[in-house]
Amino acid sequence: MITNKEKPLTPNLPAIKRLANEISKANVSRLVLVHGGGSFGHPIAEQYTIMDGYKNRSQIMGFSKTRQAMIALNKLVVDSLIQHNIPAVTVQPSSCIITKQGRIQLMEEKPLRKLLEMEFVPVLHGDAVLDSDKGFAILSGDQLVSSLAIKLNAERIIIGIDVDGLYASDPKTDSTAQLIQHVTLQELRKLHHKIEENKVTDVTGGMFGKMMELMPAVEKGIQAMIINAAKSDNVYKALKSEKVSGTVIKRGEEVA
Ligand code: IP8
Repeated sequence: MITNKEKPLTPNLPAIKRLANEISKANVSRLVLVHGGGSFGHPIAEQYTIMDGYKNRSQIMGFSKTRQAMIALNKLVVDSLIQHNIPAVTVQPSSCIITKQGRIQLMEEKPLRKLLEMEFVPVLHGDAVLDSDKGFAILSGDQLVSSLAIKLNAERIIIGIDVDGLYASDPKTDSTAQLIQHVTLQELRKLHHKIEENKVTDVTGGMFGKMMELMPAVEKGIQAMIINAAKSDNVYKALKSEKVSGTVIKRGEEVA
């Protein structure tokens, strides 16, 4: 979304600018922003198989390069936010988080809490991080969002992607794909079961993995909403709690 996925190290500057403008216009308090790696982090991480953990010396340069690519993308994002009068401050995940087998094991949260207290807008991102078992790992923005939402007692999570939400099949390859507007944790678990049991691939275009990451936060009662951030004003409307088409994930039990 904020990068051109087809071309390595290519930002989508108009999208970054538009989103900064929407976030600025919405003017919400206690906001934490997280962005992914797009064509900055992912191609380098893949080239050096950073997600598999440390296997050989040649990956060391790859880890450095992945980190540096994320810093470059993050700089473009934060520069744009500042230009739109948002007091954005980078919090680099790899400097305050260690994972264990790819899952957050340790996080120094104090600077982040203090930034929020002082009404800054912390900006984090998916990152290459140190891992206590594997040497290093890739920490996705999605895992980070879920974990931060729980730690910081977030009211809600808004995930902006380049499709409208969770579909029963991949909307990029199936024009009849139907958008799922509401989904409960129980329904997600069933879907998970189906995927695991039948060893079927993720027909939702990778969206299911995103949903799985959000589950722990939703379990805690935090509502998560997935919207199409490629469509103008969707992020603004979601931040203002106005109606936007997308997928809402709710805990669900309280409805019964
Ligand atoms: O795009 C991964 O973050 P994601 C970041 O949220 C890197 O999965 C470094 C590939």
